[in-house]
Amino acid sequence: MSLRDQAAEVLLGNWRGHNTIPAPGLYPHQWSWDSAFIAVGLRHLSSLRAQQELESLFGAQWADGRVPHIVFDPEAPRQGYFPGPEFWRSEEVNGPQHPDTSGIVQPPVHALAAWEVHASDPETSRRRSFLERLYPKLVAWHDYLRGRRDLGGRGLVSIVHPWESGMDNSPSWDAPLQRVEPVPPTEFQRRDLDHADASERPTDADYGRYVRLAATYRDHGYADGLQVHEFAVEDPVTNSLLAASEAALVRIAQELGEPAHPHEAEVARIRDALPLLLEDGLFHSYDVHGGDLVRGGSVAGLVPLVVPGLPQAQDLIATATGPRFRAEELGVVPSWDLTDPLFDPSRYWRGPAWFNITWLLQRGLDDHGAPELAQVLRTGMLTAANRSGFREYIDPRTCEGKGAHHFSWTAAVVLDLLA
Ligand code: 9WN
Repeated sequence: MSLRDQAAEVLLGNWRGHNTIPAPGLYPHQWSWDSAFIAVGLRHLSSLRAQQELESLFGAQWADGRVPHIVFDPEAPRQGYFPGPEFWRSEEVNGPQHPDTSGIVQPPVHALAAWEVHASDPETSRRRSFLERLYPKLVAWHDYLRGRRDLGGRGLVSIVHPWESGMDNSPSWDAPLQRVEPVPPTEFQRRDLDHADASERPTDADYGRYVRLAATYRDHGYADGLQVHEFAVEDPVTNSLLAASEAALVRIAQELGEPAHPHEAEVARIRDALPLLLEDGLFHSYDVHGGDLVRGGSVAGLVPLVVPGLPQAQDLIATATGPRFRAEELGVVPSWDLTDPLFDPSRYWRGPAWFNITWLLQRGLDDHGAPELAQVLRTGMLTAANRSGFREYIDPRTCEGKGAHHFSWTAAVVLDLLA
């Protein structure tokens, strides 16, 4: 079977009627940023399903504009994932008619995906008023981030939980998490280890801290403020994807005959604020409580390449191809600095390469005058998928597959690259 057919089989197998699960077993519900990457791949199989993927996610948007990081599938086994609906208790905020969701968010890559989905089949999109219906929801989502999450007062969005970064156990969170008292492992039951090797997942201590932060947020009715959030970090991925998504809103607004100027202004504003996170050719996170950058070598620091017109792009390209990430040589980009003793090729976001991030980077490289390197990454991802299948992540040095099998966004990225 061709690689394309195999990728299609993964995505169609993970389809659940109006959304796609990230992977069978480990992730049996709908995840926010997964759905955006999935929609980008799914549009090559069915533009209708790709639209539904985003529509179902935004169907669970909260009244305050937040897009929850998980939308729970009532048909999936109750005990399939921890923390489940009975932990988050979203119905206490949203009422019983609203779908059960988590209360935290993930990076805002959705407007970018919505534009790509529309552009692949404008006729179906217009007939279904896809953008007309989604546009106000995307605006409300971005307004939530800007309005409620500028916890540092510096014009940048803070994440309030490592899960919000999408890069759950990145070493970037080690220092800010030190303030958080872990819930003892005897007080909750992890489900991820039923499906994945413990050596590739976050540790129990990490999990205990994740549970503490989420429980505190819940117990404050999901109100945002520095007094609630012990963990408040300005993250380069969230902020640069917000800028890239605002750039997509420019196009969406133009398509709809709405004023595009506010979105153009937003792109420029975020681009001007981002250097607060820059040091030595890489963007870093900023720990709001500590009042300092969290210096380290996360691939998150290269993701601002997705921001149109980023003045620091050439510095980032030099860092990406240098000894810390060796992108040109490896063809994929490790999630953590290869020269740092913390680099771990197997453990989740502490070293493995991920397809969604490498896909974002190849787009950014094309936009910033580095098409050859972009092509190296495209070839690298396809070679890796040919070798290891549609795994959740890979060892960046050997391309050995790790984590979940039949992973949807890996298949989606491959479909997009082959289109
Ligand atoms: C917690 C679904 C998600 C991805 C994240 C990835 C992982 C969840 C987990 O899986 O996080 O949200 O249980 O580990 O880190 O990026 O969205 O694929």
